[in-house]
Amino acid sequence: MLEANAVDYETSIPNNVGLSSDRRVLKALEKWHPGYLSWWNEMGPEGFQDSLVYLRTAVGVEPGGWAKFDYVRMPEYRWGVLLAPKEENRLIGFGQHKGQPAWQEVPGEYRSMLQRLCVIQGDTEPASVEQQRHLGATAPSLYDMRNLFQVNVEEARHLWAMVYLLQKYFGKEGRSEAEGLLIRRSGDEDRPRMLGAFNEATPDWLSFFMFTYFTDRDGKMQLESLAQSGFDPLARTTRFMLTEEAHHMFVGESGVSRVIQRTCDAMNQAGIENPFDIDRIRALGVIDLPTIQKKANLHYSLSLDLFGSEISTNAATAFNNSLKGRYREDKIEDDHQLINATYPVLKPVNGTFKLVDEPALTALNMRLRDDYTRETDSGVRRWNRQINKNGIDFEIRLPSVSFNRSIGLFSNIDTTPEGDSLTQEEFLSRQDDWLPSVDDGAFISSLMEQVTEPGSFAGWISPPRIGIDNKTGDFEYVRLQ
Ligand code: BYC
Ligand code: FE
Ligand code: FE
Repeated sequence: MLEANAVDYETSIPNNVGLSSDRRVLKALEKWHPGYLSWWNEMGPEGFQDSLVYLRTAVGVEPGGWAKFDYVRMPEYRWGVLLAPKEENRLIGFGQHKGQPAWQEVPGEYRSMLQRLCVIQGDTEPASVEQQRHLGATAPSLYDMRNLFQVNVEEARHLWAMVYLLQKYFGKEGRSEAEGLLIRRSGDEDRPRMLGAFNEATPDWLSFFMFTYFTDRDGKMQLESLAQSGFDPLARTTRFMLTEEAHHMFVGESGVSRVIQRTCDAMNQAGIENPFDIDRIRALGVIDLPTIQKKANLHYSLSLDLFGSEISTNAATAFNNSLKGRYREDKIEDDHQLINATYPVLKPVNGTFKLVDEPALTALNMRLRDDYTRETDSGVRRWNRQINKNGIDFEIRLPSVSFNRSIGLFSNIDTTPEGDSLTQEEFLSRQDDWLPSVDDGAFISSLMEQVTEPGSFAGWISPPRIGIDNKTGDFEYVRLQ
């Protein structure tokens, strides 16, 4: 008999959900497993399936001691089903069911909405692995390569997390959706992934760092909202996913910061003061700050689209039905039902933008997006302090929420990053000033060369301040085979 929350390694799928005595679900997962492995081998990190990677594996769900580090071949990674510990007598914290005991089974009337939330969440996880599958070939160091693979195996575990919920709680339809998650492909014309940003390419490592900074953070915000859910298995699943998410965003923030550091160092050594002296800076083999700004513009605007429309009845219904809460719902002081409450929504009105009070329930996507922007902005400010400390006169700025949008109130409007309206022709003629151009992409690609000597780093990025798991600088994070 296992203790509550202990992880069972006896079944082929490590878990703390009692799979060995849940034959029906264990069988469904075991049936899904070979297709999953084919997907991993076909769409996971290309060329490194036999390498030994120094990875952390989740071995428990207690804070502090949940992960164990060791060398693992990725196809042998123990992807498990882990839920945060159950809170006894947990009560629903928001919506029309506020104060009722959290549901342990899916309420029939909310079945399709809950299933859809799990499918969308589940779809993004393998999509990101697909987007990143070629990056190993150009890793700037073994340290970075290991971080990439860590993110990849954990996103794949997040797929498992959603597949478990679908198979356990959503019957035949859930099993069919679990198959669908292995069939869609990022960027595929006929069977694309569900959300826009997950069909974009991640062509180089600067994009990878921007993606893990900006897009994984949408993941965090969405998971935080689902962690409040009245459907307890979803809340517990997403709570544990959030434990892993912190590292993904660290990879992004520290990655961009190391690119910035290297650029500043190279400029200072060469005596170049003007950050816009792009040809001279690029000749040093580093990425100029204006190009870093363009990448940030792109990944921030793509990530904003992931919050859906500012005004959304889907969001209102999900909240009202106690399925998806607000960011840190349990720390907010109000009625948690939003009866009569309003929220200011930025809207295009007669050629300018105005904050207009809307019913708070329908404005929930906007609210979550605002929470996201606040958090995103604080990391950008840390990058700027670093640039400033290096004595360089440049500031990275988040573009206006109206810039380069495909979803919501601004999707039919073209603006500059400052939010000034323009015609579509003007936008098209100037977009290379604001978004990475073909030439920018080609320049960045020209720098992307694999470095595999332990402790060495490509010339466009500085080393990290500390290693993973307190390892020293020359630690062999990946043993290439
Ligand atoms: N692209 O009322 P609306 C992560 C669709 S990332 C394409 O505006 P709603 C991760 C929408 O589906 C987090 N379609 O929006 C990060 C709807 O379609 P239907 C993933 C879009 O429903 C990095 C229609 O437009 N998790 O974990 O309020 C690496 C109207 O919808 C998009 C979640 O998103 C788009 N960008 O909100 C790895 C949580 N936006 O139903 C992983 C679950 C909207 O009319 N999902 N549409 O066919 C949700 O909570 C909501 O579905 C959304 C959209 C927030 C995505
Ligand atoms: Fe994830
Ligand atoms: Fe992530």
